[in-house]
Order: sequence, then structure tokens, then C-alpha cells
Amino acid sequence: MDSTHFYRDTWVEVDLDCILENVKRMKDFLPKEVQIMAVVKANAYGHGDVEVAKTALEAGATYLAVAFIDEAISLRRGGINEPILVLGASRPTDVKIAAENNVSLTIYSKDWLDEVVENYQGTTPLSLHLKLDTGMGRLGVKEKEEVEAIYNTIERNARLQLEGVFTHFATADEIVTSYFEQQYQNFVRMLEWIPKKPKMIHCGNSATGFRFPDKVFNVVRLGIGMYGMTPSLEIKDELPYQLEEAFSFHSKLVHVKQLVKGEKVSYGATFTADEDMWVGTVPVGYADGWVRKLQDTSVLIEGEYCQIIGRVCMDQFMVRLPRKLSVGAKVTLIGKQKENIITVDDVAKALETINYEVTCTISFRVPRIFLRNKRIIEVRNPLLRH
Ligand code: PMH
Repeated sequence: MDSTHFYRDTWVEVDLDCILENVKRMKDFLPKEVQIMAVVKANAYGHGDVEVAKTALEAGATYLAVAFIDEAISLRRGGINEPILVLGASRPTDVKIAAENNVSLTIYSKDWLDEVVENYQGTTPLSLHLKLDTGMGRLGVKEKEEVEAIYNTIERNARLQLEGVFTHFATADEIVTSYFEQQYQNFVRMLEWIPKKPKMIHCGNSATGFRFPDKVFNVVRLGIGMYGMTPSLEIKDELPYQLEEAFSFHSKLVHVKQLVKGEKVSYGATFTADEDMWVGTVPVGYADGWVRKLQDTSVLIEGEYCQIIGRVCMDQFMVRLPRKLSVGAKVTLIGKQKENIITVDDVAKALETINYEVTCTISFRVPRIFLRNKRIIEVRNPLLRH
């Protein structure tokens, strides 16, 4: 028994061929000199970090990005040796572990860099990317004096290497481009503060790559587009090529029974059968990320939409069945069955959120199955990893 097994009929399928295609299409679409940095933070937006990273590299990505050092170490433990950038804030005291793992870190203030210089006694050179805040107001340096002081500190210290400089856009996925243009101009202006440019200059997320391929300098940090999802609904119609959604989510009916008119379903007994009806129990609940707000939305069984009735429980929910169906019938929460489909965007809409949040919140309790050529090549069940 190990992490390639699972004993519950609930799983996420990640079609790695979709990831491969999406990265290749972006690479073909961008000018030749532009590299792709595959953004695989948050367990590759819930898809599976190591598997997605390997596939993105196979498709031509040359760099990986994560949010935290732990995520970078997870990739290294998964056997990945390619360069990795930590986009988020790291503790200055953890710089040694980053250097030992050949992981690049983000400089986001002079104070942070000073603490790094003070703390880091190692001999391995530390690779750094300087984050400029051009209007996102999150991480990054804004003032010329601070940028210059950072630059001078790096110049004086042989163990510090400035590999890149970058920024992040707040509105690259919005139809109105004025704020994007303003941030872009800020970036161009701020780059002038750096006398000798590092080899990597990057500002583009997926939306920037799709819409402004001539404004990405020499790297695109590709996240959502790699997973085959649109950065926002408002730019969905102006994407330059088709995206292949890699993520689907499935389970099976574990119990089927008939309710007599007037009988109740789930906590609070809020659902009452309005007629004699068939009801099915699905072993997925809010602890899997299928949150209570999804009550009344639908799943697919035998290609038909079936409504979730009563409250979603921690590990189970109930559905109204069109007729008596068999225990073991496949239930698709996200994905296709026959000619019908529930997309990540459909679920996001029901939750009044964005597609990013949906795949990220399908919890670690749900095993991930990885497909190539429609066949299972790997299974990951973190519950059984010990
Ligand atoms: N670069 C940075 C710094 C990011 O934070 C992100 C995504 C990306 C690139 C990739 O963006 P994309 O997925 O739109 O291509 N970060 C986030 C975030 O912090 N919240 O949602 C997405």
C-alpha cells in the first residue's frame, strides 16, 4: 500500500496531454526568443506539481515558478533539476536551503536583502530576481533609491547573482487596458534604474502572453493558460488559440434508494421529497473542496445533469436521480459525460469566484490520476505517502 493506491471511488484526472499542448501552443505563439516559466505553485493550481512541471519542461518550458521554498523543495524531491524561482517572500534565514537546492529567490526589499547578506554564510552563489512593484501593490520595490541600493549591494557581493528582474500586472486579463499600459510604462521606466540588465526580464502572466506577446520581454510566467483555462471570462473570446482543459473530477454512486414523498435529505432536513423519487449518495464533501455553496448545482451521471439536494456534508452529498441507477455509476463533478460538460468555469460561476480558486481548492484528500494518451501513467494519493 503506497501513494499510488487509493481506496475510495473519488479522483481527479489530470490529462497531461492537455498541459503539453497548451505549453506548446503558447511557445509557438510567442516570439522565438521568449522563454516559458511554468507556474506550478499551489500544487500546480491543484493539478499535481511534479507531474505538471515535468510535462511543461517536456513541452519546452525552461524554468519553473512556485510561491514558497517548500514548493521548490517538493519539485527537487520529485527529481526535477531545472531552474526554479520562488515568486513569494522567503525568510532570510532560509536562504541557505534555497541555495543548496539551487533555487532562485525574489528580492522584494532592501531590508530583506540586507538580512540575507547578514545571514547567508554559504559559499554557493545565490541566484536572485528583483521584483519591482509597478502597481500591483503586493511584493516589490517602488523607489529608485532602493533599487539602486539593492543593485549596489549585489555588485559588491560575489555570492549574490542577479539573474532576473520582474513585475506583475494587476489587470492584464481585463478588456480595458489603461491600467495595464500604465504598469507596463512604469516597468520600462524602472528598468532604466538598473545599469547592467540581468539576463531574464519578465512581466507577463498568461493573459499578457495571450494579448500582448510583444510586451513580455524575454520570459512569460505561464500559469492558468497552461492548465487550459482562461485568465478571465471577459477575454475568453479574444484568446489566440484553443485551450485544452486538463482537470476533471469524478466519483461514483455508493448508495441508491427511493424516497417516499415527504421524506427528508441531509443535515437540517432542509430538502423534502416533493414526490416519490430516487436519490443517490456521492462520497464527496466539503472536506474535498466541494463546498456547501454547491448545493442545488448539478453533476453528470450517465450523461445527464443531476441536482445536488440537501446540504453538502463533510464527506458526502446526495443527488436527485432521474430513475433508479446502479451503485457504482460514474459521477462527474467537473468534466465531460456523453455530450454534456461541466467546466471549471461553470463551477466558478456557481461559487461566484474564478476558475483558479476552484482547482486549487479541490483538496489533497482527492487522489490525482495522471493521463497520457488517455492512459493512466501515474497516481498520487498524498494520504498514503508515509
Ligand atoms: N506570476 C506571478 C507573480 C503570479 O502571482 C502568477 C499567478 C502568475 C505569474 C501566473 O499567472 P496566470 O496564472 O494568470 O498565468 N498568481 C496568482 C495569484 O497570486 N492569485 O491568482 C493567481
